[in-house]
Amino acid sequence: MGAIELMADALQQERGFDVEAIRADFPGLHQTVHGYPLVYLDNAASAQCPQVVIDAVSAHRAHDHSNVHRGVHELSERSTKAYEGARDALRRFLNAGHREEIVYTRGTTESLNLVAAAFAPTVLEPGDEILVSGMEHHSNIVPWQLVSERTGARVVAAPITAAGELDLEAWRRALNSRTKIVAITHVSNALGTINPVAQLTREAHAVGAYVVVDGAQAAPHLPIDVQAIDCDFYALSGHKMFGPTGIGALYGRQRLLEAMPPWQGGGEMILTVSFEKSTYNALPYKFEAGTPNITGAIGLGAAIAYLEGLDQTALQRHEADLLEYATARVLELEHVRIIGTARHKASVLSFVFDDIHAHDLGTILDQHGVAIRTGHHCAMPIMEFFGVPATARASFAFYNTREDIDRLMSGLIKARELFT
Ligand code: 7TS
Repeated sequence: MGAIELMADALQQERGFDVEAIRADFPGLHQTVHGYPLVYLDNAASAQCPQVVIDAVSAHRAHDHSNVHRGVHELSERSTKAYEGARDALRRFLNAGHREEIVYTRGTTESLNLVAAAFAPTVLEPGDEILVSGMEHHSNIVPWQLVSERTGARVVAAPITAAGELDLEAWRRALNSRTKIVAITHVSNALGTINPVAQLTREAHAVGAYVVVDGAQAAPHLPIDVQAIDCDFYALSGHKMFGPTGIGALYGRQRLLEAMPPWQGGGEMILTVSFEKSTYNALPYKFEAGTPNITGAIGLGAAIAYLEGLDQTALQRHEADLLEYATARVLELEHVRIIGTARHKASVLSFVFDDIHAHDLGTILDQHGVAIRTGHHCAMPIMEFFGVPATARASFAFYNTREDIDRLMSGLIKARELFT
């Protein structure tokens, strides 16, 4: 290690953020792909798990596997305790007021579908409007279209600017007394834009609209406080925040969850069943029909405990540095355009080359051990707005380094050579 690297290393450690120590916690990062050490820059699609998550999942599978809330026996008690403990971790992570407000789901998509299917029909009348932004993931568009067909309400999409920010004036014009639901992403997966969700919530509440926030991309990068945002619902996915796949959560304001009818019927969500009538379980179980993803929840609890152990300020500084460095380096290349240049961005870098298709870039990078995502990122309206079929997207987590970005650059330079 040279003197400068040593100094940088000491500085990092002094700031309480030792990226090498953090990387050591993630076994998935330490492998070769096509003969190269892996550089993993597809974190917005799914992030790697630290060893503590893998251990929590495997210990549960090995020793405590059994169903929850049902048995009087020891294993079921252990399972239930760990599963409910993870709910407490989620409550803390989101700063929700009550653990009853945390409903386990398969992830953000299921959380948003739950709100659209169970809550939305109770407030929507024909002619009402659901306001979304032009930068939503399909998961925060299609469920609203489905409920529109059922209710006669209309989905209205407010435009974004050339920088990929919400056009606040147009947004405010679109918000009116017919707006019953506002569904907005906290952080855009395709652009990285961070939306001012607390302010948007205040303005939506002022016209009497309910607010649903898609937090899939915020949870891995930002501190979240649903009470400070004051939103009515907040959705997230475990696998984007260093936990397992197939588990996520919906925060819902207690009063609204109480008033909502159940979504799916089955075991766990009932108190009594007869052929004449069933009565429903208390929150949050009313929305958790069937045997849940118990190991997934426990893994997610471990991921949250891991995140809580990190210095959040140092982590955010590190990610901001990665984004700034990557942006400057990618702009060194010719014929490149960055898609998404908002003032407030999470560490997501989408770009296109005039003369190389994003898929070709992704394939060449993969051949050099660099994993990025290419395509429309399940955000086709954004692609249409920017007039591109697809982008290449490098998305950084706190375990990435400037060296990872240098490897990305080497791959991009090779791609340029190949295509000119
Ligand atoms: N909302 C946003 C903003 C997302 O980025 C994603 C997933 C979802 C919702 C859906 O999450 P899921 O866990 O239910 O699938 N985004 C991406 C992505 O950017 N690349 O792959 C999945």
